[in-house]
Amino acid sequence: MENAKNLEEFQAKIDAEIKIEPKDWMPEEYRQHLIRQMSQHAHSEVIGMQPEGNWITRSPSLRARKILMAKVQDEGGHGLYLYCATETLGVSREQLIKWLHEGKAKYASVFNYPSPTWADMGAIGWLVDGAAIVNQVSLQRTSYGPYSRAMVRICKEESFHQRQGYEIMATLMEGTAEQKKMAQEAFERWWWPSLMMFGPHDGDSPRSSNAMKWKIKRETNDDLRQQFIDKTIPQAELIGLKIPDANYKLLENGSYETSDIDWDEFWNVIKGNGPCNTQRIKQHAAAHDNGQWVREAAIAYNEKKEQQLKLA
Ligand code: BYC
Repeated sequence: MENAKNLEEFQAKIDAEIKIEPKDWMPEEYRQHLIRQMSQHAHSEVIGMQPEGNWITRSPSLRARKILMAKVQDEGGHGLYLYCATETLGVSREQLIKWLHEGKAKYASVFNYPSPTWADMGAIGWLVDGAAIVNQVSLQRTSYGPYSRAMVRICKEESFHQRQGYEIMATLMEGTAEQKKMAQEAFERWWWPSLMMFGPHDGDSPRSSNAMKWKIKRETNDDLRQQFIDKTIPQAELIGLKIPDANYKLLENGSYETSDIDWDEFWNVIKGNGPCNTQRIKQHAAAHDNGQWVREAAIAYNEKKEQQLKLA
């Protein structure tokens, strides 16, 4: 029952850094908040396989192909941990996928941009995974136990992803004039969408207040975005990439000031009008339909095993 005493005990646990576990009492609003954020996170991992999956068959070497395949498989694995963690809140995987296909659930806006060249593989790994790590390192301390534990494993894998992306960019930047141009253009395509991954400014983030009170989020959108900017600009400069922002500057405190994000573009992509929104959902729905026989076979196999165990 949702009474004052339950709420008080719940908040006391949060304040004392005690994780909330699936069978513990929790306010319905907390449960719904987590279902929304965690399922969006899971969808982002799985939809995020598409821009890179696009390049597996066209990787420039066998080594590059093996690395990219492993990376894209990891993203699918992250989706699975996160769907399982979300299911502990009493919602089924079928329901979560249905909301995604109906446009009721979001996924990270960054995955609605195209990946036309091999350099985009570098930019995605370095920037998109790099931004994801900053956010997810913070989420390792989130208050919901299954989400927090999923983040620990995901972060280990993401740091490999970030490095493989940076390696691609560094290699291209040591190459021919054409390769350098390709790297610079990919950097320009992914820089702003990566900064958008952290969400709206703190003052325009309606979910942040409860998220911070319940320690679902441990740092604000703007604080995390600034950490990413401060880490990434020196990495770009080290390999000779030009920051696509005429106004950026290093401040005395060691932090960088940058121009503001084009928020109209951000909200427009979220509303479904990005370059690849329609294609991403269409491909996901087709893959889901094509996988129906696998789900049926897995259920049939499981039922058979259970029958055999009963007979034994
Ligand atoms: N894109 O109040 P706010 C990966 C929405 S994948 C789309 O600040 P919140 C990878 C937000 O949902 C890792 N929508 O919300 C995979 C809210 O709308 P609703 C992805 C966004 O939740 C493959 C509204 O705007 N990481 O690494 O407090 C290959 C207002 O926002 C976005 C995660 O998913 C956005 N960028 O904060 C490579 C991290 N930003 O739901 C790499 C987990 C905001 O009220 N999520 N919105 O209708 C979070 O940490 C938080 O949900 C956010 C937003 C920081 C994203």
